[in-house]
Amino acid sequence: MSLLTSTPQQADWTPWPADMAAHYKALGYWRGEPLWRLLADSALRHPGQTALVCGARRWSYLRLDEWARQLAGGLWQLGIQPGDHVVLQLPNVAEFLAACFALWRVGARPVMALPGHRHAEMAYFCAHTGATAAIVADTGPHGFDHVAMLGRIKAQTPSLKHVIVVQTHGGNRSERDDAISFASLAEHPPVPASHDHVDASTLALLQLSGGTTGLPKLIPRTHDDYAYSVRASADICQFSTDTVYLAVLPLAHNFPLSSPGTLGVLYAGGTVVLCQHGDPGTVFPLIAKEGVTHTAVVPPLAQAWLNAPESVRAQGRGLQWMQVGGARLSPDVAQRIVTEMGCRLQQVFGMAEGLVNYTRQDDAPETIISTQGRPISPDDELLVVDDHDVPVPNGVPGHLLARGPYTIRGYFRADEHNARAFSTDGFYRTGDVVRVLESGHIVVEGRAKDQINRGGEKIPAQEVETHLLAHPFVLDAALVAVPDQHLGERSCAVLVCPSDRPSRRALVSFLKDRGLSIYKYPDRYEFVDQLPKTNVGKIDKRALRQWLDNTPPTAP
Ligand code: OOB
Repeated sequence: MSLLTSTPQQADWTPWPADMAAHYKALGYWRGEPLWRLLADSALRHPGQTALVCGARRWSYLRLDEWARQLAGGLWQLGIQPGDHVVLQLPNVAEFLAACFALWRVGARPVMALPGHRHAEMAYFCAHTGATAAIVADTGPHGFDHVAMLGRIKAQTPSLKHVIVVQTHGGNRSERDDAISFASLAEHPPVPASHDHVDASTLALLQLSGGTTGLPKLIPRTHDDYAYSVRASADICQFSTDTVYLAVLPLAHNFPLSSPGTLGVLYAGGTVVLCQHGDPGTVFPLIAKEGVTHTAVVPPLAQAWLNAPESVRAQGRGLQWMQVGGARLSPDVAQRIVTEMGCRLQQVFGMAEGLVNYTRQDDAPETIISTQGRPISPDDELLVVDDHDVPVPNGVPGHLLARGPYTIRGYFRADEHNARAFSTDGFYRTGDVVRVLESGHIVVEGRAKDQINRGGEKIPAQEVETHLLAHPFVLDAALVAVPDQHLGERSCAVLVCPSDRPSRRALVSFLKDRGLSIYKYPDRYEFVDQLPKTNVGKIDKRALRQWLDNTPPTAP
């Protein structure tokens, strides 16, 4: 069996310049080890240790690695080739991690779709990557039929040959729908334990960008760069064989996957405990039962846990560290976590494109409460610039640009967008407005990108506006963020509909028919005669935000 990967194509993604790649290798950041080694090496070191807990199911390191190798054998039999893209859309179940390691074993690349993605995004991911397979759950939490959705996408997407189904609800859909059962893939001889033919400088996975433009951008991450960010993160966070990590955020997201996330735990030989619901009544008993020591949450989840009754929270006493990131954490909530949760706080400011910052365990309490940490790597290069790309002094807010050993140099198959999203010397324009302190810690001040950060879920304004503009009554549309006590921000669609105003219900049903993900539906709708414009003719979103701040919501 040949497991050689295909060579990277210049047109698909932008590799690091040769001198930088050589530098990162010389410093030991890039070790030439594919991601499946994170698990395989731990299986050699701690074979009997519990690696993964999913409900009543548990895997030792040895068993998990063996399962991944059997699945890799099944994927190989199916014809999945090195360099193939496989769209992965699963909730927080063990099969998610097993599928990742199996795909990495054959040199294929998971495309990290979120469970909330619907036809519009999923069809695009499959077509844009030329995916040969998709791995989905039988039904979603509200009975959503992922298999039927993928069936429709398969009919329109010539490259998509296989729909592989994980039975999360014990049904038997796969046989009925000409889909392949995930479980059956493991009925194959495992790929050899010792082969090492996957080239670590090639792509390992495609993450999804929160984005600002019409369609989500795909983020190409190599084995080398991703493995470095995982190992370095696990070291910073002092993960060890004693770490028991509760994965409650969607596993596909960069934060719970790699910062240090589930991969960091498996690298360190700890235990991953999977959880599909963040409500305190589910989480706290699980923390107590499994002896959870670490978890990662977004600010609204931290708030929901803080607001749980003391009798429920008391079960979480064993929790030692709570990582909070994905959206701005107010210093008040940060302080409450420290005083009321009885655990230590770590702020995490990261992005799927690469750069991740952590407050450190020995930082002063004030730094942990009021900053978003400092970069992982001594070779992370940060620039903070004004509107004309001129660097500003420390302490002055400006646009954050980043470059380094695990920050991408371009999106996947997106040349035109890359010209705007990256500087000519390869810095990624994060779209975040930050201040850097003398200590090197970053304070996130705001955002220049046209995006709504709904409690950590990123909503690209233009994508939603494009869908709204397709409605026959909508002449002009703007999606803007409005402050929200619980989520930090919610979205409001401001619409110009001169002939007739569609009802909220009609608009929701319209967006549903277009296959937009539910989390991107506007929370609020307002109607105006015309949208304010800047003097260069762009929609003046700042003026709209001010207007909305002073306008009570229209009843639906
Ligand atoms: C994480 O990744 P993404 O790709 O979903 O979102 C990145 C964006 C950042 O550019 C920033 O706008 C925002 O999310 N963000 C924060 C933040 N962490 C992320 N804004 C304020 N404070 C924070 N602590 O969200 C992500 C990836 C890896 C680790 C952690 C978060």
